[in-house]
Amino acid sequence: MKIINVDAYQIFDSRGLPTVEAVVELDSGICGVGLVPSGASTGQFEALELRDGDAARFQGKSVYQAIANIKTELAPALAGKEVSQQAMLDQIMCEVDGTANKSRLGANAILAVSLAIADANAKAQGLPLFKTLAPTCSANLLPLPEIQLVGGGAHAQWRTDIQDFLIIVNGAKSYNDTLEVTSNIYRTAEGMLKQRGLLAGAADEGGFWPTFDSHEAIFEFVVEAIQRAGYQPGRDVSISLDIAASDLYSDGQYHLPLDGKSYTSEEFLALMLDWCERYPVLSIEDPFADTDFAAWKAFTREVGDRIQIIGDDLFTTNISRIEQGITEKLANSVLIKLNQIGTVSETLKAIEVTQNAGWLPVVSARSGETEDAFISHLAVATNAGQLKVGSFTRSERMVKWNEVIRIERALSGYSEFVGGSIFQQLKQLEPA
Ligand code: 2PG
Ligand code: MG
Repeated sequence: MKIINVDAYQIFDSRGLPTVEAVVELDSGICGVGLVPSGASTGQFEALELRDGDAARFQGKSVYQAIANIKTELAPALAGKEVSQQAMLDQIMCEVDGTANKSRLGANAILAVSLAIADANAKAQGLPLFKTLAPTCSANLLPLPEIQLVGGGAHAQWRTDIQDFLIIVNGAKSYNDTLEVTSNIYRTAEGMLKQRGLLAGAADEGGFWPTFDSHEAIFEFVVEAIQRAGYQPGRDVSISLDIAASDLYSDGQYHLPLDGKSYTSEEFLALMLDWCERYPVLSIEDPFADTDFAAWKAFTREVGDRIQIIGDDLFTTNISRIEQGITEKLANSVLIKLNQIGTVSETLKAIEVTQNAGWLPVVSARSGETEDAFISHLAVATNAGQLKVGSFTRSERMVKWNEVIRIERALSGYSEFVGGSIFQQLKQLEPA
């Protein structure tokens, strides 16, 4: 089936900020849509999100130029092309843009169309997205969720410096179990905060917006919530952190104003090791700045056989940065965000490179999300094994968790869930 038209318009994300939606229309009349997410704690190596910067319109955040670029440059380049050729169509769009980081047309313009092509192709084939996106026919692994309990950093007006305190239900036997346990812990945590007079709204991704006076107090709180909900920390449920450390790093030091402390790279490394030692931390994302390779390397050498070390700002879903990370043994896992790189096929390739190294991909939402559930399909299509979507509340988050339930039904008995045993893979990595 051939593309006959590509259109685009401005919609709004979960924070009420403008974003791009594109529609790809086929000669059969079938239409696919693509909705683009947006980050707040963005990495410096991400593909460029094009915003108009006109202070008079949405305080500079409108995306009318990206939309115009779709209509005037991408639409004519794609007209008449076969929709099933995702890689080739993505390549054409990259060539029309002509820059390394999609800065001329905007990664938000290109990704909207790329997602809409994938959607139109699935609809044209009459199959769910996770099947048509899948590089192999055995796409059936349901992801283990990473779910946020406390949100901070750029997502919560810097009430805490660490961006995310999340939980991983590593003891769960099924995908549904993970959601039940998460729901119990989330509600228990809410009750505890209410009782202590600390409940103060939800962060961008739906986690509690805390009024704690130290990071250690949050660790204690999360451990207590797990226990009070009836689970054993470490065995049943573990802690996952997104330090988002690039945001904490300036003048060669890491700053934690909440704790009233600044750290050299060596001291921050010691702090991260100490937290991993004293609390049941199973996964940690961006523990160091995206330029502080020495700390990443030393940390991976110390704990890389037992803790998942995820590069988000470090890799920005960029294939050559991931390859460099694998060669230099900087981490053992990659956060996968479509809009960091800007096309579906480059994202699939980034996942493949990660998996071929024996590393773990974690498919992730952004802090600014939409009502779209593409990433749930992407996680299953690639057997990624993990999905990170923010918290367990608000529809732009829940739509992703719920979509996995629907995918499980669509797989009618053929789905797999390996839960926390996915981390066994890390033991097999060659020591640094
Ligand atoms: C992150 C993401 C999602 P943002 O840092 O991992 O939690 O945040 O989308 O703001 O970059
Ligand atoms: Mg992150």
